[in-house]
Amino acid sequence: MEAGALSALTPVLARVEEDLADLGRIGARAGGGVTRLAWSEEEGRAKAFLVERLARLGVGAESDEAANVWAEIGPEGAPVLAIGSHLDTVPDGGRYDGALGVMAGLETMRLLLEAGRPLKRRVRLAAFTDEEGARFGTGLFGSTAVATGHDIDHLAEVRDRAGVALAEAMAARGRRLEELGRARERLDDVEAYLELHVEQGPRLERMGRDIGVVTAITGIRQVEYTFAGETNHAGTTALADRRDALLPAAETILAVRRAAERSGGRAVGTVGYVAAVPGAANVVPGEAVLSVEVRSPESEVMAEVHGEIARAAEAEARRHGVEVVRAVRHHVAPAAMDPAWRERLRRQARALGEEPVDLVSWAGHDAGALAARLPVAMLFVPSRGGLSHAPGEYTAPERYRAGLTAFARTVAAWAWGLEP
Ligand code: HGY
Ligand code: MN
Ligand code: MN
Repeated sequence: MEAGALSALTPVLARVEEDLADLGRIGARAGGGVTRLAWSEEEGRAKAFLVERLARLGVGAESDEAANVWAEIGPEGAPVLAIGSHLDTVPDGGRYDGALGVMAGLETMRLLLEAGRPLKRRVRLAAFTDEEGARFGTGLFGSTAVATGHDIDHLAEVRDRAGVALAEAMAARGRRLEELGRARERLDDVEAYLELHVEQGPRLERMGRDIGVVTAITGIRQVEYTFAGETNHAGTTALADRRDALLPAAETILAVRRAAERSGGRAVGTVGYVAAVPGAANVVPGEAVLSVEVRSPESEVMAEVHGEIARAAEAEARRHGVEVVRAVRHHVAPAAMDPAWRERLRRQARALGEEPVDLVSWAGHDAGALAARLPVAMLFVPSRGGLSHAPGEYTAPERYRAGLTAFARTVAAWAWGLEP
């Protein structure tokens, strides 16, 4: 009966596709992408959509102090396995990043309820707030709130580029910064966390494989550089008299790429935004701001690369008579995935006749925040062309079928008590 019960658990892709299509209309943009930024009306509507889908199953949902949405099934007081992902997106992002993970959790709950087999343990679905950090630079916001908590004083200073304070944006959705600390109770009875996510890269597709099991999630450290020179007239200021803030900034952008290349594939580095202030064609920029993000699954490599970049920036600033200050905007340590749960996912994948691939995740995920407090594991499904954070992000149902099935059966085996 045990093996039969599991092998009968088969996702209904048509309804997952319908869920994804309906969800994808929330925040839809003309070019096919979606924008659901943190604390926006669109993120709120996406959460309401999830609550409505859960209500169709007769499953109630709650929202915590970080506006994470929670729903659970199974016996009161039993150990809990959390599953989920996020519903926010980057601006004009894709319809699968985060969304597929939450819809996979919803489908898993539906399958467990439809199977009718008594649950020995509880399954708790989470949709975390602001995984992307695209608006306030507060990535993994909701998952960090429940895993380790936030530095409230730091968050009280945070504003988006339009100058809207995070606290204001939260208040508009009925949440208060000072109450965030209580969200940590949500994990008190949770044994582990599993997340299904699109790979957001080309490796699975290039290998012709449908299931990746993540070994580690990269660390991410984002530092904002501000170069301060002297604003002046673009015509009447001789080159020798300039303290052009954009010149050391430009040299630093190239230094980011060089330092990452020198890591030999153990790190990546990105300058995601650059600003020249005041930003007029006939004015020598007196200020330049740029983001420097370094990622590596190895903490010491991430620190080394950032150190190399900082030294280059300081040398170039001196050369141009410009000051430079750095501010850490976001830091997530690398996270190792739990070996036992990785093996459970691999076992269900192999039971399907799939050969799962071990992969490092170069994208950050809510699982990375939760790893500070729980055993966590992730399952990847392929991304078409490796594309993500873009309107063309896509995974065909045939390509996520195996991963979703292995994910659901891993959850079911634990919830039914078929595994210790
Ligand atoms: O930035 C990331 O890696 C994730 O998609 N938030
Ligand atoms: Mn994501
Ligand atoms: Mn993302």
